[in-house]
Amino acid sequence: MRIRTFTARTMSEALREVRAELGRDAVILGNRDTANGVEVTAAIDPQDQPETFRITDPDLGENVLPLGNAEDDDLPEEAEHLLRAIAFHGAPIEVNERLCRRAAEVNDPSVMLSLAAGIEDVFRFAPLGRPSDNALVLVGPPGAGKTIVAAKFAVESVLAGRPLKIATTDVERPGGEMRLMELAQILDNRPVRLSPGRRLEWSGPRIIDTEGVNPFDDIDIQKLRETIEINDAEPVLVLPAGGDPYEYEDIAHVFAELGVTRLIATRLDTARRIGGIMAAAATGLSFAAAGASPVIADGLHPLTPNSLARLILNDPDGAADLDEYRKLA
Ligand SMILES: Nc1nc2c(ncn2[C@@H]2O[C@H](COP(=O)(O)OP(=O)(O)O)[C@@H](O)[C@H]2O)c(=O)[nH]1
Ligand SMILES: [Mg+2]
Repeated sequence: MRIRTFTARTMSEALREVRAELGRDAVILGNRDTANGVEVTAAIDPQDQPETFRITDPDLGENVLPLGNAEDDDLPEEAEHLLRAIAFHGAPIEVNERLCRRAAEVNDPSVMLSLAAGIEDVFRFAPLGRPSDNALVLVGPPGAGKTIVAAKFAVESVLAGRPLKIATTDVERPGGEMRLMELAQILDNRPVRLSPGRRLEWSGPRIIDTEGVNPFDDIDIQKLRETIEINDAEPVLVLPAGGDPYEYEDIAHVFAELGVTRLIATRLDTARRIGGIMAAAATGLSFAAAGASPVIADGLHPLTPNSLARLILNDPDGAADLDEYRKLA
């Protein structure tokens, strides 16, 4: 498998170059806009010499990494499977390249394990764990799944024997706190309605659900900053799978400035592509947990390098096996 990056003024010029250099069988792994046009990364399996795996690095130029050897016909095929699966999710090229590079170095006969090693290299993992005395504030765009995550975590906290105090600052929008109020009836745990920027007076485990904000609106972000600071809380970003990778990279940077270091990925049951959340996490945020159902009782799932590898390797050409996710963690 050879990977090459082509730069050109327009996408069609870049694709013509890909065809001319690598032929019609080239697989497009990804593309991105550059200051002068567009950059396309493409791969081809050279029929005559499939034993090496070429990968480009913006700093190092082209490198050749060993992947298997000429006697073992299976490995290049597996490499192709890996590359196609990674490319399918549409994460930024740099992320895909880093995943491939480490996976190729590890070169385990199991593609899943090679990819899990790549994932360990690129992503961080910091599970939510049991509720502690630290306050968590769930932040993110509207509709990200914050309220469902708060409810799921609240249910888990009861099961773990350390019930959380729940508060919500989503008090102005009609229906914003509805799911939490439903939960109150089930758990006998009435959420506190908290105006944005106010302190939740509670010293035990607590979680604050917030109103959805526009990440690019300074006033929204400032209000959120006040809620986080006055509550001495850890802000945790909630993002649904399926979003645009470059948009999510920008969003991750905005929230990192608010002190976010952890990310909860939601809607893994309804998205086939997770390049958006991969892009957000690759900016340096740690995966804390995953949501894969709108049903509160289904709870949150831990995310590990292995479960993320399985999600990425889900059949890139067909529909994702949605039930599979539940078996992963
Ligand atoms: N399928 C699915 N739906 C989800 C998941 N998490 C949240 N939702 C749904 O997404 C919508 C928005 O969720 P909500 O928690 O209200 O988002 P918020 O605006 O960030 O608080 C609701 O209809 C939820 O039921 C998930 O993991 N899977
Ligand atoms: Mg909400």
